[in-house]
Amino acid sequence: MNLEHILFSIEAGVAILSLNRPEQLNSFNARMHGEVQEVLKRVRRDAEVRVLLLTGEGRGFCAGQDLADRNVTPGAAAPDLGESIEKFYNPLIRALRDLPLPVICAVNGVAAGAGANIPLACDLVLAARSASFIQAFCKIGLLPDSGGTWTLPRHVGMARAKALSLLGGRLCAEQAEQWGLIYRVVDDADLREEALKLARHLATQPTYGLALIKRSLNASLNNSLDEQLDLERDLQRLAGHSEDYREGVSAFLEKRTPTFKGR
Ligand code: T3D
Repeated sequence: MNLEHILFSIEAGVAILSLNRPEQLNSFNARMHGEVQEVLKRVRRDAEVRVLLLTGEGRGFCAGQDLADRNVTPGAAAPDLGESIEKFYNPLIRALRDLPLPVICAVNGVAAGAGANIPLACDLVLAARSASFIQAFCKIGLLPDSGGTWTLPRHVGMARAKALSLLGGRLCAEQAEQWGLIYRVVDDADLREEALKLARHLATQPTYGLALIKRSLNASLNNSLDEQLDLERDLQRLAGHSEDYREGVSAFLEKRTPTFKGR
């Protein structure tokens, strides 16, 4: 597929997907959704890819849906936003969350609407100090989507989730870090390098084991302790059959650095 609205590269196990409609603050149109979906399918298929880094070009990370793509002139039929969510946003969130490898999101600037919730479907979120998160939906008569009504109360508690969603205020990156919405704030100039450093490290680690960690922690948000203990048992059984487990234990016993293959 010819990529018009995103940049994509793979180097040493690190796939980098950068949203690239900077004049529109990387807001999503159908074409960009299609490209992102294609690339995520490729990342999932390619055993060489061991970590995904998601970011944006220009001064914004993503302003959610491209509102210029919506015909709201008087008399025009109402767009079926449910269809848009079903076709585009829900598959994107599921794809990121279910990807069996770590997904890093480097939020390089303002993240609004769906753009504020996409990072919350990723595993490690770094944000530039100047970045901000805006649940902009309430300002145009919509509700948070892209999993926002699920992730927000779990990350920051119901009181803050409601304030963010009902008021649509701008949450600065430092506050987002303090509230536990994201992992870490870094200086703007260091964002890309810090995210790459993290990605390069993760690309050398036991990818299959990391995927099981991701799966178990994601599941824990809905499970009882009993269910989670059972899941840990089942996933640890799978982990114990991996080549990387063998390598990790051997390297420890032989007092050398392990070489993980990701399987
Ligand atoms: O429709 C469906 O499929 C349902 C699903 C919906 C998911 C959603 O994401 S709904 C929410 C959509 N997003 C928004 O409501 C956010 C709209 N944008 C903003 O509120 C502001 O742009 C920001 C707070 C993000 C940034 O403000 P600021 O002052 O830094 O920048 P700006 O001047 O507003 O924007 C810069 C340019 O980007 C500007 O274009 P121009 O005037 O320079 O030609 C602006 O129109 C454009 N832009 C920003 N956001 C969008 C956008 N263009 C289209 N769609 C956008 N969402």
